[in-house]
Amino acid sequence: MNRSFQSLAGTLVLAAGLGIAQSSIAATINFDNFADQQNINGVDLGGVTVTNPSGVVEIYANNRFGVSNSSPGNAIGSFTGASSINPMIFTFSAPTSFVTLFGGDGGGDTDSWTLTVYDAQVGGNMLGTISTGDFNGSPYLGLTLSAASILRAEANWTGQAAGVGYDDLSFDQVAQVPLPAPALLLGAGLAGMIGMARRRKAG
Ligand SMILES: [Ca+2]
Ligand SMILES: [Ca+2]
Repeated sequence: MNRSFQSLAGTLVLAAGLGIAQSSIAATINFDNFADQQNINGVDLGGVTVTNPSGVVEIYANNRFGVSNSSPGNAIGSFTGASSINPMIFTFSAPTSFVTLFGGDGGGDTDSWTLTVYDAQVGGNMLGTISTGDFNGSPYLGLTLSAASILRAEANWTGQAAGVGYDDLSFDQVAQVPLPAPALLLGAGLAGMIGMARRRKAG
C-alpha cells in the first residue's frame, strides 16, 4: 500500500464515521402545555409516550381534585371511576440512563407509589424499583432510578382513595442519528478529491 492510498483510506473512514451522529436529549416533561381534561394517552411527548391500560392519561389543571396541588401547573392521572388505574406506563423511544418522576396529590389520605424501570418497551427485564412509602400525597415526592439502558418506566399507586397524580418526568437519551444523504455524498466527494490531490502530488 503506497502513501497516497493510505491517505485516501483514512479519509474515507472519517467520512463513513460522520454518517452517524450522536444526539443527546435531556428533557423534563411538565405537562403544562396541555389543556385541562385532555387525554394524552399515546401522544408523542418528545422521546417518550405515556399510556394507561384504561386508555386515558388525563391532564389535571387548576388543582382539579387536588391532583396538581403542590406541583407546578398541570399533572396527569388515570382516575376512571373510583380510583387510579395502574400502571402509568412511560415508554422511551431510545435508551435512557435515568428516570425521575414526581407523584402526589392534595393530601388528606394515605398514599404510596412505586417507580419500576425495564430494559424493553414491552416486557423485558426489571432493572430497578423504588417506593415512596406511605405519605399523604402532599407535597409531591420525586423518585429516581438509574440504569444502563432504560426503555420503559411504570408507576403503580396503592393507598386509601382515588390515587395520585404524576408530574415532572425527567430523562436523558443518547440517540444515534443518521446524517442525511447529501452530507454523506459531500463527505465522499471531499474524500475522493483529497485522494486525487494526494496522488497527483505523490506522482
Ligand atoms: Ca406540571
Ligand atoms: Ca393523598
